[in-house]
Amino acid sequence: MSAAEKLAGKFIVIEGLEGAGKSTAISYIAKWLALQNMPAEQITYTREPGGTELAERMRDIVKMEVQGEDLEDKAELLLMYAARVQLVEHIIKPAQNNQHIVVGDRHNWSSLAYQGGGRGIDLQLIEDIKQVSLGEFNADFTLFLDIDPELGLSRARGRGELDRIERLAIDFFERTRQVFLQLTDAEQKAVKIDASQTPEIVEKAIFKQLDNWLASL
Ligand code: Z5A
Repeated sequence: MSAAEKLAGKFIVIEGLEGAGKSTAISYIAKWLALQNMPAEQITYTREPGGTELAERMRDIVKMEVQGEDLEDKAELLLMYAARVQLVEHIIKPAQNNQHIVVGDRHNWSSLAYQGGGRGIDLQLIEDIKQVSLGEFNADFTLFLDIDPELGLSRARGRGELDRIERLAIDFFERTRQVFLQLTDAEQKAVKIDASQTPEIVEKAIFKQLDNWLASL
């Protein structure tokens, strides 16, 4: 079986704190997929929250600030899952059924890390919501780009103004990072990449991990 045939229908996810370099990593994955002779028209890219018309509107709500009305933590969590259900049902599953490989900028772990670790919502409650909304749907491979929150936020700041979540205190992101680390440790189909290194080293590390994963398929 060719590499492209093995990759067809798979769902790869990049996770990490802001400024970890997820968008940059996705360009490396695109390069790696081209090396595997994966046709560009057989690759679907997604981002969360978002990716469908309704999910993008939910993303806008999550990012906006309304004077005099805070977005409740549980409302934020439910919006993340509402957007995810739209994306999975309308984009990801149909793409997989059409033999596409799907490359996701964030997925379920972001809710466990940000709303669980960061906001402090019970992780079991989040797992229950995940089960109700997505059942056994999961990523086939997760690359967690690990970065010190101070460094990640300083990179994000370099791009312009910070949004509602990015303005939170550093210990919020420390707690978020800890959940990402625990999830990566506990999951066989996930790897951690040191995202504080130079882009060239990060690219090499991503290629190596993808090669190993492909060899395991
Ligand atoms: N969120 C949530 O709370 N719960 C959920 O379930 C989900 C999401 C799904 C989405 O924001 C927000 O929603 C996010 C989590 C929350 N919260 N915040 N805050 P977003 O999509 O707008 O942003 P993001 O996902 O955090 O991505 P980002 O900020 O765009 O970061 P990035 O994609 O990881 O980084 P980048 O754009 O590739 O790189 C950032 C800069 O660093 C850029 O200038 C690069 O050129 C530079 N860079 C990249 N790599 C390197 C290296 N290796 N060295 C030096 N500089 C580098």
